[in-house]
Amino acid sequence: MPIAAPDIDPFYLIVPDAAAVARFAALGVRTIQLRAKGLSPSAARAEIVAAMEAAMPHAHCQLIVNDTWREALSVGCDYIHLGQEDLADADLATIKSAGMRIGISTHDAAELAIALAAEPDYVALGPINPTTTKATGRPAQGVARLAEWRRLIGASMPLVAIGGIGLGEADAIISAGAQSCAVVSDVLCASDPDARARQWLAWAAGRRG
Ligand code: 3NM
Repeated sequence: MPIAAPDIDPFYLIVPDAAAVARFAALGVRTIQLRAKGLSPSAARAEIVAAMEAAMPHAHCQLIVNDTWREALSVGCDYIHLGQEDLADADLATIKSAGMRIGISTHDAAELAIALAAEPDYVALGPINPTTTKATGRPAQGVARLAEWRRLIGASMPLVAIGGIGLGEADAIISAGAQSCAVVSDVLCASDPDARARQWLAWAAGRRG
């Protein structure tokens, strides 16, 4: 019988490489997205394999690979995150028949409709706040928009908030209807990223069911 993969944790950390997956999985981070940019297909495959090997010893850690679904599929990764452009290009039947789970980015109602039609395992809404990590070309949504998304997607679909999120507003984000806060700079640009990740983990521990 397959072991059930962990759910999306309240603290969802996005990192640029396998070394960071190893670092934060060892600290106890349970949901880690590998968002490695600009790699050739073979280099992306190697990075995904290294990230999978780093996450594997940590039973509670779920690795999610951003965008490069072909490479993730080819090396047996079981969870991917797709933006809308990648979704348009993705072979969902192949991805799903391989047993991969999928999270999908959304920024407006039209994108949400496209995402829901793909029957994802979670939906992300961003950017909640202004962010310099990614040029989204979108205005900040604000925390209140999460409540609207929650109404639109129903009670059971996991909702991930992303974009300019700091620990100080994490409670408000969950109260508004999200299940999880996805963060980059609040941890990776902190003066002590490990200490900041530990603070997030302490918060998430209080939020887990
Ligand atoms: N996607 P930070 S915002 C990767 O709105 C990403 O879809 C976004 O980084 C979206 O926590 C974003 O540093 C950047 O703002 C998140």
